[in-house]
This record gives sequence, structure tokens and C-alpha cells, in this order.
Amino acid sequence: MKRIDQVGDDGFSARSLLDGVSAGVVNGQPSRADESVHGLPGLLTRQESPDNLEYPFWSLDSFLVPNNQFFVRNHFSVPPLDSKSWRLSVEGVVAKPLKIAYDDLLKMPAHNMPALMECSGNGRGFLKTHQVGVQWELGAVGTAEWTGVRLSDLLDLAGVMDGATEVVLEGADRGEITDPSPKSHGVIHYARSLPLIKARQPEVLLAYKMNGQALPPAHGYPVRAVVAGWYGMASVKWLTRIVVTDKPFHGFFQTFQYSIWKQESGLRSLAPVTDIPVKAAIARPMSGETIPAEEPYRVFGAAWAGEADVAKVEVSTDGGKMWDAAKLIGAATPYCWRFWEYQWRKPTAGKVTLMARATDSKRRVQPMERDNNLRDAVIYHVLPVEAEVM
Ligand SMILES: Nc1nc2c(c(=O)[nH]1)N[C@H]1C(S)=C(S)[C@@H](COP(=O)(O)O)O[C@H]1N2
Ligand SMILES: [Mo]
Repeated sequence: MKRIDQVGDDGFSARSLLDGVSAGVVNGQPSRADESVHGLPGLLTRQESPDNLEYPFWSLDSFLVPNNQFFVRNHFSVPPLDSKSWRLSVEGVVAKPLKIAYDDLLKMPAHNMPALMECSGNGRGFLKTHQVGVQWELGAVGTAEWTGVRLSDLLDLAGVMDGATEVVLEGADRGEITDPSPKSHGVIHYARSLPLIKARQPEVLLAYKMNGQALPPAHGYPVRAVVAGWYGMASVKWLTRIVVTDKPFHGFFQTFQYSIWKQESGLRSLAPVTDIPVKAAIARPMSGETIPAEEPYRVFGAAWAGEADVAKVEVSTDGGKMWDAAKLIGAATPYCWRFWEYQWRKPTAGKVTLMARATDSKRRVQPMERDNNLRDAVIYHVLPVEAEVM
């Protein structure tokens, strides 16, 4: 079923814009990507036109994911932008509306920030109650080093006026969402708003570099937002317009998509998805893997906690009855994942269910069960990995 109608054919495919990596093998393991006729080597194709490409999470081995293996989540086709003609307008409740050129942005104070990006639908393919949307497994997540200017520096240039409460970020990409419902009834741009208080934080950048290279077209060239600590939907790519507002923004991707049920004073209401809660994910073994019996095995993965740090990761090799502490590797880097490992001394033959569970620096523990109020997003409950020891 075709979900999104594109406008014109001026967009082009993300795949043709990414450099391929050597096909067939990733880190010594066969790549499932080559099973797909159209697969970009090193990424799994979940959807085409618009392209939605997944990082093979089981191949995890470097803290920064290379640009050509970084997951891609697009709602429309990639807009053909060029840094020469690109302009960013800052308007709305500001004293001095601005139109910034790419070169002006490069002259502003630059900041480097490693940060994790995770799609709020990451893991949707594992939900027991099927949800419409891209059926991601574990790999709609990655960490990159971003370089750019602080959104707050730009807001200061424009002079945010009293009464402003939100900052709407709009991308150049657009289209009409026709099926399934809800429909957009006309062409819309990708847009998301941030509360002014988050927009003002130092971890919110307008980035023009990713891992030291110019931002690739699929990841928002020439300029994107990076809202560290929040799910990826907030990090608007192909940014061309910023509107400071004094009332809540209720756009399509703020309400119909990327919203969850909350309960306050006995009232249920939909609230936009925001920060990333604590989560551990197992990279190896991958599900269905065969593990040699009676030999030590290194269970390996990553954990992250949005605006908080990871304090603890525990592993169970018996389906959640007994838990043992995993070792956190390296030092904590704010807004990033932390790798962990667990030495499983003596796996005994048979089918096994492995689990990893993280706790953050505010003592919040990853839940065992899925909360259905979270609808099709914010998938962070403990996910079992079934493997066989033989
Ligand atoms: N303009 C625009 N920005 C966007 C999107 C989009 O479709 N259009 N997708 C968002 C979502 S849902 C995610 S998860 C991240 C993914 O960033 P990536 O493709 O660089 O991994 O971009 C966000 N920014
Ligand atoms: Mo996303």
C-alpha cells in the first residue's frame, strides 16, 4: 500500500546519494542487506520512496556510526537543496526576522557534539499489537558527531519576544499524506515544534557536518537540527524555516504522528513525543544465532537514556528469572549511547532467551512490559532475544 504521495518528481532517492560500503559482509558476518534487491549495502531497506533504511544493529562495533551506515528515516523524498541558494528564515514572535545564508551560519561560533539519534518508532516491528508504520527492528538508532551552531545563538540574533513559548522547525521536504487515515488534506512540509525551554539548551544544534563531513543529502543537507536527548522526529532535516510562536503548534507530525496518550487529573490527552527514556539493546547474539555450548560467550550491546546517563545494565540468560550486572565500557558521554558487555561463562545446550535491562542516573528502570498508551512510538520495554546454544 502506497502511503505517501510525493509532490512532483523533483525529489531524488536517498540511496543514490549515499556511498555504498562493500556489499555482502559486515564485520565478518553476512549482511542481510544483500537479500534485498534494492538494498543499500550495509543498510536494510524497510521502505522505498521515501527511503527508510535501517542500521544492522547486530554489526555494532564503533561508537560513531559511519555516515553511509547511519539509519535514514524520511517521510517525503529528499528535497534537492544547494548550500549556495539555501536560506534559513527566522520569523514569528521575534524582534528582528532574519534570512540566513549558509556562509553566514559558518561564520557563527561552531560546536562539536556527539549525540545519539533514535527514531521513536525504533523496535515497532516487535510490538505484539501490530502498529501501522515502518516496521523497524533494533537499528533505527545511531550515534554521530555533529557540528553546527546553537539554535539559541540564532534565536538571540533574532531577539525572541516576550510571550514566545515554542519554536517550530520546518523542513524543505513536503508532500501529501493520503493513505491510510489520518490524511493531510493537502501538501504539508515536515515540521515539528520544540518548547522554547528545550530550544534554548546548548545541546540543540543546527548542524552542517556529520562525523566531520558535509551533511549527506539523506541526513538533511545542507542544514538540520539535532535535538540531543530527544527522539529523532524533533531533529528536523533540510531546515529552511524557523517560526517562533506564542501558541501551541498542532501540526501533523506533532499530533497525528509522534504523539502518545498521557493521563493528568483523570483526563486522557495526546501529547507530543519528546525525550528518550532509558533502554538497553542487545547487538550480539542476534536473534536466531547459534551459540557454542560450554564455551564463554560475550554478550554485547549498547544502552542510552536521552537527557540522563546510563547507571546500570543487567543481563538475564534465562528469560528474566535471574539478572546479573553487565560491565559498562568506557566513560559516559552525555546524550550518547554507552556500550556494555557481559561474559556468559558457561552457556548450556538448549533454547535460550536473553534480555538486557538498563537503569538511568535518575533510577528509572526500563520496564518489562509494553505500555499501550505509547501507541506506535517510544518502544523501550525489555525485548527478548531468542538464541540456541548447541
Ligand atoms: N525534514 C524532515 N526532517 C526529519 C524527518 C523527515 O522526514 N523530514 N524525519 C525525522 C525522523 S522521524 C527521524 S527519526 C530523524 C531521522 O534522522 P536520519 O534520517 O538522519 O537518521 O529525522 C527527523 N527529521
Ligand atoms: Mo523517527
